[in-house]
Amino acid sequence: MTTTPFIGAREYFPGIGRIPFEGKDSDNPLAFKVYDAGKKIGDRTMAEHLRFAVCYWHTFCNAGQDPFGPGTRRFPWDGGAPMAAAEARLDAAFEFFTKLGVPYWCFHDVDIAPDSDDIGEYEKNLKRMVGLARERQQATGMKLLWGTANLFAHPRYMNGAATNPDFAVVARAAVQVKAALEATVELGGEHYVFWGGREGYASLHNTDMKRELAHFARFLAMARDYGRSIGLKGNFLIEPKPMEPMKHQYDFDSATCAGFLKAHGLDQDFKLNVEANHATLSGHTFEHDLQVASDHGLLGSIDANRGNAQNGWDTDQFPTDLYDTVGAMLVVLRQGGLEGGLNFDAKPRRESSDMQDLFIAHIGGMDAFARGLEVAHALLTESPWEQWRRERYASFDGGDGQAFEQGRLSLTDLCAIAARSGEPEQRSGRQEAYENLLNQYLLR
Ligand code: XUL
Ligand code: CO
Repeated sequence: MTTTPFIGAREYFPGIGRIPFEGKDSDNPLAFKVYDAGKKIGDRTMAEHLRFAVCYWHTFCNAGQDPFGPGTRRFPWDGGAPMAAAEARLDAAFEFFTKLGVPYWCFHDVDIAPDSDDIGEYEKNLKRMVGLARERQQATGMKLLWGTANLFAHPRYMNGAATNPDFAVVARAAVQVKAALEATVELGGEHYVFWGGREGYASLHNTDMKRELAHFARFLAMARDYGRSIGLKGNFLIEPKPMEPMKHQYDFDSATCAGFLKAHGLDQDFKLNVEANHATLSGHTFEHDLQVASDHGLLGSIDANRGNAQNGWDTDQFPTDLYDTVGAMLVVLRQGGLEGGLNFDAKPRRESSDMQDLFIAHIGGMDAFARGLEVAHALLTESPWEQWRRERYASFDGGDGQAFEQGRLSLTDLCAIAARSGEPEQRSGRQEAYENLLNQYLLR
């Protein structure tokens, strides 16, 4: 990573330089208070633990439009002919990445290149933009965390892509997945994501769910085979989400995705990209869905954002809640880190209309996760937290409990043990003690 920000033919964020680390006493909104890329936490730097990525779609394509009105952010890169605007947007993006000081980015095919119903033109546009992105990656040291194809925006995908009841649409979806896989490999992308955009249903009346799920698995296996054949070494990632845009999405939550991958023999190549706001939409906490994925050995990457407790939709807010980030980092640290990273699949509010709000939002998310990392690391290595958890299960560490875990006892053996031991002693779960410990370390 160079220290001089990338500036293309024109500077898109004038007046903003490389975002410095100033520490917690600084009031400068354009400085990090906690995230200090080179600071060691345990055996790795903050940058190595957190592997932050900026997402292209919200940050450079989404001007804040909602169902009730157009965007509010006036992007200086918008407005020209489609290809010229795409090139300007790419320059703005690399300027942003390097000023912010993140190591990774993520994109969908049609975020970076104009879409077209003409397959040749779509492929030509994407190739050109990938070539330009490659040059900018070389100039800046930026890396691609993952690529993906947008299989949900074009009207042809209104009934789904891989799970569409019309085979012609399934085949058309392959055009984009093949091109996006090639783009990802060309850019040295580490992983490839499938968010199941409209893979689900609006009504069961017209839906053969069993058949659609079989098609989904078949399609993912084909994509895996092609990706591996062209050299993609990392993980294929599916992204749990229970609803929106469909009433029911097939990749409902981590547990559903783990069952699906295992049922179809895909769990060797596929892992999960767990998104905070998707977890809360499915009625879980972020930490819960991370833990489920991790327990299955399937936690590959994270889309870092948050929802809103009062709203039942995907608000994609920047993560600022320290309880959430501590909880997430406890799961990540316990599994020894992430092969993927923390991608900010998040957007500033529509009312946050200044260009500098894009920086401020990312700075807040990076600081929140940096603090989550510090606190989780301290809880795991300096506090009694892990010991308390271990002691809670100590009755399985030896004797009959261990024999039970190892499958050496029958139900009648358990009954004999119970008769011998008498009424079990009451043992407190001590939830409040853990909550107080977490607060104590947050305040340190
Ligand atoms: C949508 C979502 C997507 C994926 C990439 O809810 O999370 O942006 O992350 O397709
Ligand atoms: Co996402």
